[in-house]
Parts: sequence; structure tokens; C-alpha cells
Amino acid sequence: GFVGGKSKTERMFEMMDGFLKNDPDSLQKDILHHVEYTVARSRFSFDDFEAYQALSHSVRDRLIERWHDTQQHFKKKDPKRLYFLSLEFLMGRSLSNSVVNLGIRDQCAEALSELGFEYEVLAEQVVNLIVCYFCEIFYFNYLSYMLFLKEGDAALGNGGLARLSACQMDSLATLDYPAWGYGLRYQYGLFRQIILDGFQHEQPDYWLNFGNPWEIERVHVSYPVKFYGTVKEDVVNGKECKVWIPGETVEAVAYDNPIPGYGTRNTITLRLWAAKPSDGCDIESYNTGDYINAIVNRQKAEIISNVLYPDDRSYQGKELRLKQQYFFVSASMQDIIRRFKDVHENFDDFPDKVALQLNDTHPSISIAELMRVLLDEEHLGWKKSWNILKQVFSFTTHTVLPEALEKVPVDLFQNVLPRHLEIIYDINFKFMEELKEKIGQDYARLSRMSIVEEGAVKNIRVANLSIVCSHTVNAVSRAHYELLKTRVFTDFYELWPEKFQFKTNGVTQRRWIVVSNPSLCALISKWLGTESWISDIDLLARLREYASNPDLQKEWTMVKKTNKMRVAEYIEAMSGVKVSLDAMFDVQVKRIHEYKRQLLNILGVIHRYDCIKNMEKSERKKVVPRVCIIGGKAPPGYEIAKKIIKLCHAVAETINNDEDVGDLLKLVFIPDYNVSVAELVIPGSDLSQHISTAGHEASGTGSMKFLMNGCLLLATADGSTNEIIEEIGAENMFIFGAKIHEVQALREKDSNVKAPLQFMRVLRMVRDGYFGFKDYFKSLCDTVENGKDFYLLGSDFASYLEAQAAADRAYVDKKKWNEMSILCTAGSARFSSDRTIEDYAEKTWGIQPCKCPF
Ligand code: GPK
Repeated sequence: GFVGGKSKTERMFEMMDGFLKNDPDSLQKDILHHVEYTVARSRFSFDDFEAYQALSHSVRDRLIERWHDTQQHFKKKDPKRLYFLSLEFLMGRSLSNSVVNLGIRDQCAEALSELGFEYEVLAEQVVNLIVCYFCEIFYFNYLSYMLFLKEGDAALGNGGLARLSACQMDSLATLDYPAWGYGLRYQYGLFRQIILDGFQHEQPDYWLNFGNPWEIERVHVSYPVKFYGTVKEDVVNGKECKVWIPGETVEAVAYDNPIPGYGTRNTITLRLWAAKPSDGCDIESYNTGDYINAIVNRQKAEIISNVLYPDDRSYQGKELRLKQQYFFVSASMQDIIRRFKDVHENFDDFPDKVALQLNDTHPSISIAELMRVLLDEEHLGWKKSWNILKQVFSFTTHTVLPEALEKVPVDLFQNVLPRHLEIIYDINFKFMEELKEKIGQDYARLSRMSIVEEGAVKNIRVANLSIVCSHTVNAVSRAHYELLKTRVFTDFYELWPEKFQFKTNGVTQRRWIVVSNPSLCALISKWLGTESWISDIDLLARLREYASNPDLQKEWTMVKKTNKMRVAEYIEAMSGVKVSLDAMFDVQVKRIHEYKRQLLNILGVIHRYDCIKNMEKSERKKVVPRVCIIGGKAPPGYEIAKKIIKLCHAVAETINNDEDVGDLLKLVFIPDYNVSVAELVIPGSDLSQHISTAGHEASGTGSMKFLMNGCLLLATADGSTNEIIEEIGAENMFIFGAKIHEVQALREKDSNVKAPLQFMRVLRMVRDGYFGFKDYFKSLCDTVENGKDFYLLGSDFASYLEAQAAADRAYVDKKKWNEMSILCTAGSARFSSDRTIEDYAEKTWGIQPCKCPF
């Protein structure tokens, strides 16, 4: 309708005074408004945390405005949409990222400073600084929340895979793609790691306890999700069909997390589902008269979204895990289909409008779920349904480790999702028939490729299901792609070579340079004469020209030094160890896993220590001082990984208290490694280690973050490292160790021949109890000795030490080192997730940008 000659929209727009304004005065007004009315504190007296909350709400308002406009625009244009399904998203903190992407950092800082607050303090890069060291560790959680309330990390994921999802969401938004992320809103994210006497302990992550301004609860966007029950034959419209009569219904409620793009109005949605008891009135249980118990039982529904599984890549066929997967998949599919049906009358256009991306096998039940909906609810019949299905799914795998390939016991499947199991059997039957026609009666191959694994325990091979039903299977680096072809999925590759592709991973320069390293960001912009590289990363390459420029080198060193200072302060606060800024900061931070070989690193440190101890005093002057930093979480049930953490602490205790060594060598373990700690540590490192046994790291993305921050890499030629070598040249890195194709033969070689004496010597020190805990470390030593050493620490040891020595020599030549460091940043453009996403959009998803005007 028209009011006073104006459209309703125009009038409303006028009433709302147009868009929210981003000048410091307007921001200040909003902050005070939120202090008073949202946080409900007096605007005349509020503290840091309340200021953080009010600032966050002011930023959130701006996000919501852009988000509404974007969603409205997508609706109007109805482009092909990408749905990114992932059980894990490691978003980290949102304030600083949002402020950067909205382009309002300086304005926020100014608005706050007049109110007597410091932006840097509120957006704190460092968590729980003093708490760990000065307070009783048992009060860690309590105190860190009560004394230093800060934004906590959203840690709804384990490691690289989950952080990749987060980086890709940032790029999807920045590049204006019409995309949605779907996942689970875990009440408890990844556990907090606490170290007591050098041992890892796990504490729950109460990330929602103090509210989360970055999400919007959508009580009206909710769907019933069904489990258990039986399948019945039925007749609908004269046609036979199957009806699933479920035994349990749980409600999925949407929580939307707006994801702002950088330098664009586009703001996309990460929709996370939380489980709530279903409203469907269960008259029966109330009629039994046990009202209280009926209510208590209903509440159990929430268990589904309670907690993230902390076991990075090991699947035990747990019922709760299967329920989590189906829960998030079912709700997402209902949401996606509802959105599609809003504007389309039938499913003919479904493949032109919908791309479904499976982030690893975790969301792969969505294949059976979509088929079930098309067959049992839309009654499209097998042929038509299958034809739609096979055009919409793409699948990315993230590993080569066989233990990470999910298998679900058929019994479990039958119980929880009986109809889905039937459908999977039907898909498999048809696949097997088709395969027999192509390859004949090669039963060994047929049984390897079957979706159903026969044996004492029958299993569903989720990876096989995903490959059979996806139009594209993506690897995460070229090396990973080669391994998929030759080792992991050879049978499938030979059948459908055209299905297999690779998209080398990338990370977002917004978080990993602009947010986490503002001084480097300013320096790059100054020398390039533009900030455009923040959304056009190829411009970074122009830094190459200045790599040996003394002025840039001087400023570059200053930036590194300031960042190292922050790391040093953090280390001292966390562990009491004082470190020298002149020392080389040598960092390995990532999940603890045998294949990532943190043990190789520690044994190398012991070797260095042993050498220093055996030197004449005069010789020691030549030693390049080092601070060796290790951080990462071990999966709670992974004994050996936990022993590696303990060994690191035991060795650190000896070295750090040895007066002979002093500043020449320090070893520190940084506890509770997470996205925020990474943001602090990565910019302040000189050297970083990526030393997995060749052929085991599918890609690796930590290396890319270090590279962007001008940190040199000491690495094996594994995963994406090979591509980094192509970009910056092996002469600017320290590459060592067996190559992928050499590993197999080395494993078969006699172990006594391949491990050098130095290796046996440092291992003997551990075995003999030089660092204490002799009995405890025995089984750890056993993994790399006595003919075992599956990950080849022994055979790579000599070349590892050589690479370390080369790093020492390079560090002494400051000019050379700075040049290498600048070349790292300059050569990192290819490892931006912007490039990865553009590749996916074009070659896998077939989606186009859809830019919101204004
Ligand atoms: C791979 F299989 C898995 C897993 O369960 N979790 C995980 O973080 C990682 N990964 C790979 O180990 C990395 O090499 C890779 O860069 C990352 O996924 C993203 O693709």
C-alpha cells in the first residue's frame, strides 16, 4: 500500500533513518544504547566485558542489516545455490573478523576510546593470559571466565578440516557466492586442554555460558527429525511405496550465524542446528500418569547436539555419532527442499538450482535422505530420483589414512535409520549390476568397490557411497589426488577417471593476515600502495620486487620483532619461561598425531641439547639460539599422542632449567592450542615445522598461514608442500626426508640399517630415564624402534638434522633470511581460499556470484 505517496518500503526505510551508519559517533551511540538496553548495565558505569558485549551487539546489528539484504537479493535472483554441509566449523572469534570485514575497525576503535575503552583489549588476541601461571590450575575455567571475560572461540571442530570450512565460508561471502553453510550447534565444542604435571587433561568447553551475540536463534525455523522405527509397504495413488514409521522424533532448531564478506555488502548464512524436544504431543507418556518422568525423558532429545566428537579421524560406529550426522543432514535437507519448493513446482530444475557439497563423508547420509524424500515423499520413482540425485552431490575427501574412512555397522544403521539402509542396499544393488556389466565377474574388485562390506561385522562404507553418488570427488592437494588415484580409490578412479579432481586447499588472508597481523597488513599495503590485495591476493606477488630492499627489510624485521614480543609475553605468562627475542622461534602447532611426527621434533630438540652439553664453552658462542614451541591437542583416547605431550614437558623441564644451556635452547609447550592462539603465535614465528611422513598429510593448511606471515618452512615434501615449493622455490625452504614414492620401500628395509646412531642415542636417553618417567615412555619409544617405526622417524632423522642445520646457517645471515621471509609472503597468493573457492565454483559447483546491490 501507499502512504502519503510513498511505498511502504520507502516509508519504513525513512523511519529507520536509512542504513546504520558507521562513523564513530553513530557507533558510540549504538554502543551506549546496547549497554543500557541489551546488556542492561548503566551506561554510566560498565566494564570491559560489558563494553565488549555492547560493541558486539552494535556490530551484530550491522551484520544483520547486510544479511537481510543479501538474503532478499538471493531470493529475488534465485541463482543456483551452494549448500556446504559440514559436521565441523572452527570459526574462532567473531568480533575482530566482523569488524575487519565490515571495514569499521578504526571507527570502532575511535568510538571506544572516547568512552575510555581500548579496542585491542576488547577484541583481545590473548586469552586467559595470567590465569594459568598465577592461579591454581584447577580453577582455570572458573577464573578465566570470572576474571578475564573475553570472547571465547567458537570451536565447533577439531583441526584442519574444520578450519578449512571456516576459511571457505569467508571466501564464499567475499566473492559474493550464493552459499549456505550447514552444521551442528554443539553445546560443547572441542575440549579445552589443561596440562597438569605435563599430562593432558580434557575440560568441557562451555562456550555458550556467557551468551553468544554472533548467532540468531530462529525459533520458527525448525524441523522434525525422525529416528528408529520400521518400514511398511503402502500404496499411494495406485503405486506401491514404502513408508517409514519412525520411533522417535526430535526437533531441529536453526541458529543463524551471519558471515560477512570483505569489501562487499554480501553476508551469507552459516545455519547450525540444535536439538530440542519435539512438540508433538505424546499423549501416551503423559497418560501413564508419570508427568515428571515424561518431561525428563523429553529433555534427553537435546543430547544429540550436546558435544563434538574430539577424535580427529577415528570412527567407532557409535550410535550418537550416527544420530548427529543424520540429525543435521535431515534438518538441512528439509530446509533446502523447502527453499527450493517455495519457487519451483517440480524437481526438474533441482540440479540447476542446488549444489550439495559433502565436506568429507560425515554428511553423506544426505545422499540416502534426498533419495528417500524423492522416492517416498515426492513419489518420483527410482529412475527420475536417481537422475536428480547423481547431478547434485560433490564430495571432498581430506585424508589418505584408512582408519579415517568411515564405516557404519549395518546393525546400527538398521536400528537407527531402517529406510535409509534399504535405499543404500538398492543403490548398491544397481551399482553392482552396472559394474558387473563393465568389468565382468571380477569378484575381488566387486567386493572392494561394494558399498556394503561383508564379513563378521557387516558395514556400510560411507566413502564408497559418497563416490558412487557424487558427480565429482575432490582431493585437497595435487599429491593427495595422486594418492587417491594410485592407492586409496584406485578401483573407482579406473572406473570413472573423469569424476576425480583436486582443489588445493587455501586459507583466508582476511583472518590470517589482516585480523591476526595488523602491522604486517599495514606494511604490505604501504609497499604495494593499495589494500586491494585483501580481496585480490595475486597482488601480493608484487612484493617480490622489494624482497632485498633494505628499507622494507628493516620494517619487516620490526614487525616480526613486535609479534615475537607478544608471543614471548604469552609464553612467560603461561609457563614462567623467559625467552630471548634474539632466538629463532621455531614452531610446530597442530593436532598431535603420530604421522605428524611431533616426536621427531622433540627427538631433534634432545639432539640439539645433547650437542650443546657436549660442546666446549667457546664453541657454544656459535650456536644459534632457539625457542622451540610445540602446541596441539591429542584426541582423548589416543595414548601415544598423550605420551608425546608428556615427553615434550619432561624434556622442557630438563632443558629449561639447565644453566649450561641458558638462552641457547628453550622448549615450550603452549597449552590449549586453538584458532585464537594460532592468531597470536603464527605471526610471531621465524620457522615452522610441517614434518609428516611423506604420503600422510592430505594437504596441510597451517603451513599456508605461516607462509603468508613470512615465516620460513621446514617441511617434508608432503601434501600441499610440493605446491609451495613450486611457488617459492626449494631454495627458500628447508625440505628434507623421504619422498612419497620412497616410503614403501623404506618401510620394508631392515630397521637397524636405516636409523642413524644419533637417533639411537637420543632415544636411549629417553629410554634410560634421562628425563624421568622411564616406564611411562617405554611404549612410546617402542613405536619407533625394534623394527616398527612405521612413520620412519629413524630413517628421516639424519636429513631432518641437516635441514635444521641449514635453517641455523640461514638465520645468521639476516639479509638473506629477511629476503626469504618476504618471498614467503609474496609467494603465498596461490594458497588463499579465494583461489580454492573460485576453482570449486567453476569446476565443481557451477555457481556464479550474486552480488547484493547498495
Ligand atoms: C583430515 F580426515 C581428516 C580429518 O578427519 N580431520 C582433518 O583435520 C585434515 N583432516 C587433513 O589432515 C589436512 O591434511 C588437510 O589440510 C585438512 O584436513 C583440510 O583438508
